[in-house]
Amino acid sequence: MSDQKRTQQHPDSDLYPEATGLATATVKAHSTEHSLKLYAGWFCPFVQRAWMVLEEKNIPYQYIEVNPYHKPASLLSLNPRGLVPTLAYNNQPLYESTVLCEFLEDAFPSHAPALRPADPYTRARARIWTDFVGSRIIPAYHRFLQYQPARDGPEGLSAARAEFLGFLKEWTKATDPAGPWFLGGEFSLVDVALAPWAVRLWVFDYFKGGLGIPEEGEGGEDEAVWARWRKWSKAVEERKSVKETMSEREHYLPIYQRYADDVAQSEMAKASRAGRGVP
Ligand SMILES: N[C@@H](CCC(=O)N[C@@H](CS)C(=O)NCC(=O)O)C(=O)O
Repeated sequence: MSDQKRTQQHPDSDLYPEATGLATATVKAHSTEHSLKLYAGWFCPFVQRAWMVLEEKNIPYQYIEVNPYHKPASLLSLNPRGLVPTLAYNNQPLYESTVLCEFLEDAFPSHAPALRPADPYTRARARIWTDFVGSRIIPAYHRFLQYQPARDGPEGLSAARAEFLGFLKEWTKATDPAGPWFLGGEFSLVDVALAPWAVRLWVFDYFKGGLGIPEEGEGGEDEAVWARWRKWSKAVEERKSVKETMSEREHYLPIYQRYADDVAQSEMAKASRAGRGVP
């Protein structure tokens, strides 16, 4: 590799540099030095999971904005994968968003609310559906978003959409029927696992000709499951920790445009292109 090539910028590194919208105040409130550090990217749905848990539980922390496509040494020294979210807990590194969420539950037991049910069976079941988000829903989200009708054939777009909606339905069918949350009245880590993608479903209307979830009353035999989905996703959109970790849509747009055109070079985009799962 030539020196010139080596110093070339990552093609996805041209990001808006900081959080905007309601997330601005959240970042500002956590800008001072603290022994618990969240290395984050304002735009990242995986970050949003850990960030929501910190906010939900009112855990003191320091928010550190990093560009994971222009990885600073501070990030790489903590996480050899160079991905956000990465946590430093008294200088000890941790990463992987679902692991971070569980860790925050374990490390701050006196911080309410508890985001895991006490009953072992229900807790294990919540983990099954958290895993389902990572192993099925997110990969299908990317296959649909990165699908190129002109390159891969127009009919495949409907198949990618149907696959994605099929997984959303399967997850929704496993929820408590009364809701609004996955487990019923209590918000939990399984809601956290999916919430960031639920509030990023607009990308399909914007870039892919429509998400395809039927309007109220038009769901046919799936009416009940989509009604339940709407109830959950409305509750998610209104959740304080979700709103206060979101930035302005205009700054997500160029990032998602690169996924929609299938030119993004993030580990997630490459994994999806290669038929692999979440990196
Ligand atoms: N499995 C990881 C995925 C994290 C991830 O992919 N983060 C993205 C930002 S949304 C990242 O850091 N990308 C940097 C890269 O692709 O090089 C998790 O759950 O934390």
